[in-house]
Amino acid sequence: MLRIRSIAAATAAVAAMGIVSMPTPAQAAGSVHLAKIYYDSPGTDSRSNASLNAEYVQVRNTTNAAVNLRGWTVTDAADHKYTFGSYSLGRGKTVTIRTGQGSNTSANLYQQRRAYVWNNDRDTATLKKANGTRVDSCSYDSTRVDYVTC
Ligand SMILES: [Ca+2]
Repeated sequence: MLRIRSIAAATAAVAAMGIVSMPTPAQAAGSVHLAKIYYDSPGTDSRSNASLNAEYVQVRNTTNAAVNLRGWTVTDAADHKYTFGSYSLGRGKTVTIRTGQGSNTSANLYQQRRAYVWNNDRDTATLKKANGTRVDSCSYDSTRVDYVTC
């Protein structure tokens, strides 16, 4: 479960969500971007598959068309890499890329790992196209909350 340890943190989290949820004219054309990293999965880091899958990164498509993400990558600061297989992210859709093992669906993809990827204190996610062009990055540096809204 989400642990927010102070009123200030809760206020900041709510404010951040409010900012992200309100599109501005500059974002009108939309993009494919990192939306959220849930980097400290609930409970102790037992390395159970359920715990691994409660750690995830989300990618969102706010463009007006589906985008084929085949060959796109998400990496952490230590260069652990997830490469999308054949996958189309629908218009307005968000996909959750979970760390552990599972069967891919349209909403959930799995890195099939047996160890955590996203550090619980600080890390950086980088999203790249198949040709290596950097599309987005998202950094965090806090153990006070368990996720970051990018
Ligand atoms: Ca973690």
